[in-house]
Amino acid sequence: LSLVFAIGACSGVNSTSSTASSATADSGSQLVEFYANQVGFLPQQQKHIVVRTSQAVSYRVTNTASGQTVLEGTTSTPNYWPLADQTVAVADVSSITAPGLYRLSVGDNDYTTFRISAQRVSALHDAAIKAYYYNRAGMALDPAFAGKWHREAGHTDTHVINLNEPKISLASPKGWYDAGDYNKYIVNSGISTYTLMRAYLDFPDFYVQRRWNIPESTNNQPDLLDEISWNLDWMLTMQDTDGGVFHKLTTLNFAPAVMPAEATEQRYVVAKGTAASLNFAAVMATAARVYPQQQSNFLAAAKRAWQWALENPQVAYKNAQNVKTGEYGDSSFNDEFAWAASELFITTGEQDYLIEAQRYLGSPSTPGWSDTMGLAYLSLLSEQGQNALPAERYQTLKTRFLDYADALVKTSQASPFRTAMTANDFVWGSNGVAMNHAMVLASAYRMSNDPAYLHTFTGLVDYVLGKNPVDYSYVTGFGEISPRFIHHRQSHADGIAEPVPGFLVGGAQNGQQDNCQYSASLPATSYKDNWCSYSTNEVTINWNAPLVYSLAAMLTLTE
Ligand SMILES: [Ca+2]
Ligand SMILES: [Ca+2]
Repeated sequence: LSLVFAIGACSGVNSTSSTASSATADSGSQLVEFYANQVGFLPQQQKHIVVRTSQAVSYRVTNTASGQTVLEGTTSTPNYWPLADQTVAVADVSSITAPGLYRLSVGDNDYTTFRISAQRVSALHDAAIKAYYYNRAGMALDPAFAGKWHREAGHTDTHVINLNEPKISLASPKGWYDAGDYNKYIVNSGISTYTLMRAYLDFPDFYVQRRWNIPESTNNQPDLLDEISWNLDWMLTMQDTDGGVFHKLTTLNFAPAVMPAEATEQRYVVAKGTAASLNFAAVMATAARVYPQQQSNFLAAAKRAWQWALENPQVAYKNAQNVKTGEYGDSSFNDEFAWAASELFITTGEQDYLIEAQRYLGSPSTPGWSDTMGLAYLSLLSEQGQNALPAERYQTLKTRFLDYADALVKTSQASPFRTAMTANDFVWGSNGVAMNHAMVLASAYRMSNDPAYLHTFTGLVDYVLGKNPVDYSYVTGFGEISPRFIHHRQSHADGIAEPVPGFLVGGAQNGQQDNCQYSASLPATSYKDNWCSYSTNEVTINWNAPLVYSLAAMLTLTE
């Protein structure tokens, strides 16, 4: 945060239109800018503040409560980051571990503030998972749980028509809205649901007692499992009688920017596909381990979807001409076969599934909705995977996975912003890429205890929380400057100034696939906090899921 921003922050965020660069021009003095995590650091994590400066500068950190100086130091030598056209250095304040509000000063005039606060990180986690409650389809949001964002139910989906066989209708209720729109897409729901189940499986102690005021908070099941169930129940309805799974549940066109209850166009399920069926099989096989009481139901659904995919191994989904909503198209299925087979193997222990998993398993990569190879690795290398796999096989996969994580560490260490993001990562949903990198690194740390993975991982969380060249905390409601005008129909239509909190926006990338006017065009700076910017300012369930995972990992692994 620059000085201008820091002062503005005291009276709200209305000052975001003024920029530090104009202040530099006005003052004529050497004014530096700062980019830092705006929410809070955990006491024991690595803490880097990025300083925009052309030469190394000395800095001083004071505790704002006591006024005492707690650290004096000099930044690293500045480096140029072409993805942002900025030259920046790093102030390492990791040695400060006491909770509190601190001021980092350069010279007499320039400063930023930062917090060390586990409570703030904890609150952010709870908001990031509660965002799923706000995106529930088919449920009214009660003021007791939703506060001022309460709303009527929309999209009960009790009469959904099969687009290919219009005489057939089905009930397909519940589930989460995918994003800023109101449709429900299996492949993106699947990776989101899996990622949240991964968080539960990896951090059970963290979740067993944790509650965040949803309608199910008074039952005796962990709230995370309650939230995930809302979507699993919907996904189950998307399986056809032959075992195949419909690709999505959608209107023909995107709904106008109205509240859910007012978006009443007819909804359809569309064609069955290989990606959707395998994604579904993987999710249901995982759910069989997460929900022991429903194991037989979930496992049976998984096996039927797997069988359908074996018989229909090349059915790529394409939007029909009259369907204009998100396609989520994918014609490469080795990763889905590897993932589904891996989950079925871990759940059943049957060697046939292991043979199939090995047949399709490729190199590890950072997970995404169309590339699920990394999810197969996360499961095979988890505790349950390790128990199921031959020891030698486990070691081979672990070595490969850590090699991949090593490349992320190297990228981060060479990055002026200490961020494991390359030019290739600044695609639509770059913040989702950052959080999926973070999930890979958190898993690498759990397998190895090598702190380099932990530092790279928390550095990515810092990145989305403000240690970035656009100076935004990219999560609604958290940080001095956070998105206000997200591409999210509820938030746009509800007449409430603040957007629904806890959502991670897509973030910077310079495809500029919408008709917004951007003031910057570089990969890491092309971002606009405006409803029109669906290419940088939309929210989705698959970007929030690895944010939830990463925050749970931080709160578990860093303390
Ligand atoms: Ca509960
Ligand atoms: Ca794929």
